[in-house]
Formats: sequence, structure tokens, C-alpha cells
Amino acid sequence: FAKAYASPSIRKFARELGADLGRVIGTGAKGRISQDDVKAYVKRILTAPPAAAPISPLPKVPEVDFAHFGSVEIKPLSRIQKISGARLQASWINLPHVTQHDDADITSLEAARVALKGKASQEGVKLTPLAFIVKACILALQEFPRFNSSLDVSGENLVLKKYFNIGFAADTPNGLMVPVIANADRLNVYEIARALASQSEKARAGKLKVTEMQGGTFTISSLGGIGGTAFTPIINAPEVAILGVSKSSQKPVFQGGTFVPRLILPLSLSYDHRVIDGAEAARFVVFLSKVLGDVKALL
Ligand code: CAO
Repeated sequence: FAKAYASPSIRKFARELGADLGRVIGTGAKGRISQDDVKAYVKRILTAPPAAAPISPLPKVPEVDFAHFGSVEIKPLSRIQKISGARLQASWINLPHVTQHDDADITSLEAARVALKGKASQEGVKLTPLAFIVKACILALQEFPRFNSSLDVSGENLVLKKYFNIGFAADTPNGLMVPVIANADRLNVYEIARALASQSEKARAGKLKVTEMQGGTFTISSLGGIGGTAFTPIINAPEVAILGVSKSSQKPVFQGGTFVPRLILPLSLSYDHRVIDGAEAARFVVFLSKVLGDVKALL
């Protein structure tokens, strides 16, 4: 730009258009650049065909003409499905996922929950196991701070967050949404239960604000109300871990020389292996299971 042969007024004109004078060919005497030269340059760029899209390094799945094999119906994905789909794929591709499974004995927790459920319901609170699980996760995150961290953009530093904002996956008619309970460590189980109910209701009604889905530090995906014994949740990147919860069921547990029926809750923790080692993940889940067995710590 500095070396181009052009008058100050042409330089000003080029600057206003963001045109690089160093690339403009001057048609005047000794290659002097005129206003028309600048205009021609800008016009050429604006009318040039778009650059070819970069070739994806990922192999493509085969394209199939499904209608060739039978009748089909085309249904567009919802806006939320498109957004969450792209984010899930980005996490799946970029983060090396490992899932650690464990069982928590929640027999005493369930007895306490059932005892408290009636009174809670009179106060308009639906006390589900998830409220206790959120509380237990906070205790585990406080004990294992790496699980409440993110890698920075350079990928060379860990950002350890001193706040505990717990996201939870909510199944809505429009697709998966993840409301965030901000500063969940400052809430008791009743307040957490109230937040779970109000946030999921808002999500289902499509009334959740964008800010109510931001700032999460750890996510829980609970499919316990539906069923299943284990699954592999995808980390809500840039978080580094997510807890999957399946349905609790009565299982025979060998205790004191005999089998006794205990209520067992299956847990599945997916973690980013760049940040968390397998041994640390196993310790986290063992700690979580222990806390879930200790109802006093949660209340
Ligand atoms: N084991 C056994 N029963 C369970 C349970 C568990 N782990 N978790 C919940 N339940 C029971 C509850 O106690 C409740 O029973 P009652 O109606 O008899 O009291 C019932 O299941 C339904 O619970 P709920 O779903 O209304 O409430 P919740 O607090 O457990 O969950 C929410 C709230 C929003 C997380 C849930 O409704 C939801 O949307 N889950 C789906 C999450 C999802 O889609 N995850 C996948 C993400 S990746 O695609």
C-alpha cells in the first residue's frame, strides 16, 4: 500500500473501501493509480466466483437415494436440533472421550427422598433423585477441581473455575436443551429441585433465554426417568466431563455373607482424556457413589 504510486486522495478513497493499493494495477502514466483503477479492482473482487469450500478432512458417509428403495417422508430438523447437532459433532470429533461406569447404592437416599417427597410436594417442589445427584456432583467437583475446568484456546493451560454452574440435559419437543443452574453450590436440594423443575418447564415451553444456557461448568444427562442401564454421554465442550444417569433398580448385593436387595443407580461419566486421567475419573465416580450413599452429606 505504502509503495503504490497514487495521490493522497486516491489513497484515502482506497482506505475507505478497504482496497489494498499494493494489488491495484495503475493504468495512468508510469503506472499511476486512478480512482477508476481502484473501482475496477473492487468490482473484480466483488464479482469473482466464491472460493471453493475447503475439502473436509473427514471421510463422508455414503449418499443413498432412499426413495429408490421405498416410500419416504422428508422432515426438516428443528433449529435447536441443528444447533445442538453441530455442537455435539464438534465435541465428538475434537475431544478424546472415555466413559467410566459405576453403580451407586442409593437405598438410604431413596428412603430419605420418599420421606421428604410429600412435604416438598406441598411446597410445590417435585423432589426427584436428580436434585440429590446435582448436590453430590458439586461435592465431587469441589474434591476434584479438574472436572470443573476447561482447556484454554491454546490448549496448553487449564482454566479452573471457582464457580459451580451445573447444566442438565432436558428433553423438549424441539430437541435437546441444556439449561444451567448458576451457582448451584449455594443451593440446597429443595432449591435445586425447584430450579430443575422451573428450568425444564421453561425449556419445554421454548421460553429459556440464551443466557440461561450459558456459563455451565459441568453437565448431567439423566435418563433415569425413562430407563436404561448405561450410556455414553457426549461432553458439553468446552467442559471436560459429563455425568450420565440411568434408571435405578433393585439388585442383589452380597453383604454380611448373604445377598440383600439394594437400590442401585448406574452412573456413566464421560471425560476428556486430554485433561483427566482414567485413574482420576475412577476416583471421581467412586467418590460420587460414596456421597450418594451418604444422605446426611447431601441434606
Ligand atoms: N431412577 C429411577 N427413577 C428415576 C430416576 C432414576 N435415576 N430419575 C428420575 N426418576 C423418576 C422420578 O423420581 C420421577 O418419578 P415420579 O414421577 O414417580 O416421582 C420420574 O422418574 C420422572 O422424573 P422427571 O423426568 O420428571 O424428573 P427428573 O428430575 O428426573 O428429570 C429432566 C428432569 C428435565 C432431566 C428430565 O425430565 C429429562 O428431560 N430427561 C431427559 C434428558 C435427556 O434427554 N438426556 C439425553 C441427552 S443426550 O441426547
